[in-house]
Amino acid sequence: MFKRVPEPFKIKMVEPLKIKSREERIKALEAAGYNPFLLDSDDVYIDLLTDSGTGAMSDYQWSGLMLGDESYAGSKNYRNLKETVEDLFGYSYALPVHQGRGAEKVLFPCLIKEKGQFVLGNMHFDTTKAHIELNGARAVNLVTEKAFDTATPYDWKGNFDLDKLESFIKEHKPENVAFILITVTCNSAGGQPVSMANIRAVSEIAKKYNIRVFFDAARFAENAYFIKQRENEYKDKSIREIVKEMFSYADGFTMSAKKDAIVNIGGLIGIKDDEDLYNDASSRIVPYEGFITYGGLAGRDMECLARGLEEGIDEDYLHYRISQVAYLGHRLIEGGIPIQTPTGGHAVFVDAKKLLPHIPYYQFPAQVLVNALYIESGVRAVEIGSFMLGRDPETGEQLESPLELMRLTIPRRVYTNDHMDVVADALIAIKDKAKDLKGLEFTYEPKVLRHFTARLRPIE
Ligand code: PLI
Repeated sequence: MFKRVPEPFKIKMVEPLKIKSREERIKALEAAGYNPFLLDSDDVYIDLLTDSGTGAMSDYQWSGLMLGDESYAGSKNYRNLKETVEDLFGYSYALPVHQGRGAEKVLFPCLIKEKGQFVLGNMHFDTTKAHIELNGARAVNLVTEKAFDTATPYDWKGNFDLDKLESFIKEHKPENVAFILITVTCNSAGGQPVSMANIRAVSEIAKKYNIRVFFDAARFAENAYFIKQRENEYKDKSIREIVKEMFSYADGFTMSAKKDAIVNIGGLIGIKDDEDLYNDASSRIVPYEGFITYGGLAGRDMECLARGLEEGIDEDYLHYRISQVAYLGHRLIEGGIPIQTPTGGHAVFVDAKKLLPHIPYYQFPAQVLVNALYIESGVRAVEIGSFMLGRDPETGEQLESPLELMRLTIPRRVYTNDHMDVVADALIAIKDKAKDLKGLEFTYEPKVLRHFTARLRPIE
């Protein structure tokens, strides 16, 4: 019997939802070119497209909005944010940015010194990969092979394969590695955590070869929660202590604050103690994002962010949060739907390769499943597979993703467990019709980050 964890909050304000009819959904999807990114939100019942910027702020965060100090430079809210970063992560420098990719745009050119260098990661997120490539570097994924075996549970599917990491550095020479980026949790592998032991080992390898280490820290708190749950020596530590230790192994971080910091917009660059790097990043932030004490955010946004960072590490909240994701996973497994196991921090990833074995990767099985789920129930999910991966930049050939996943991404503090039941019931209903679903082909294919705006049609 799965034990559900009740919400550690009560609801003060609601946003009504409308359910469109099946016929209306079929029409809306056709008009959106079979790409749910192009649907109007009014056409969606339960929106599991992303957990990014879709969370519900608390009354404490909303009240922070009223305390916005909108001074161009040196606002009170910036100082609160900087103090929170010092306190939580132990880092001397904090630069606000408008969102995660703003942090990547500013920081990566400070770290990539020559074209052709490598940025080694467990598994880079798509905008992260794009910013690495825009700077002429190459993004390399070195996540454990265990991540690709969705049916076999493993506690640390976000871990680096340490042998692969060290061999890569030796083979390609340390001076050709711009930096190492640890994504916590590892979004693309299924919101899977990286253990403290792995983080420590990556940092030791990096030190040995004089390479800098950074975190992509969008879901740092969820990762810390998994460390507490699964790594025995941390079971009696607080999330705050775990976060402090995690970040002690790195030189800095980029962060989309739209995830674990539970704000609707915002991001951060954190730098431990490297003043030169801070100066370099500061001089880039001014033309791209805004002055160093606001970086594209209003004072009120920074106040909500500082408060959200604290709320995001609350253990009762994290316990409920991770349990909600696990509950949806449990319902799906019970219903015979193949998913990445165990469930991760922010989403359940359905293995579309297993559910739709008759659809080849170049006809995008996970996108087919996303569309089927929308028509069945009005639930919007997102594809993480070959459709998102794109083509080989040199040959133009469609790349085959090792995983074809449909991500059911759970916004923070937004939906109830009854909503999770709606999602599970819809997918279970699709299972029996899966063999009749048809692959997709492009009618319009943009060159960069195509999955956001591409248009498709079912292959007859
Ligand atoms: O969407 P941004 O620009 O605030 O953040 C970019 C970004 C960077 N790293 C990681 C691990 C992400 O997950 C990420 C954004 N993720 C989105 C939008 C998502 O739906 O997962």
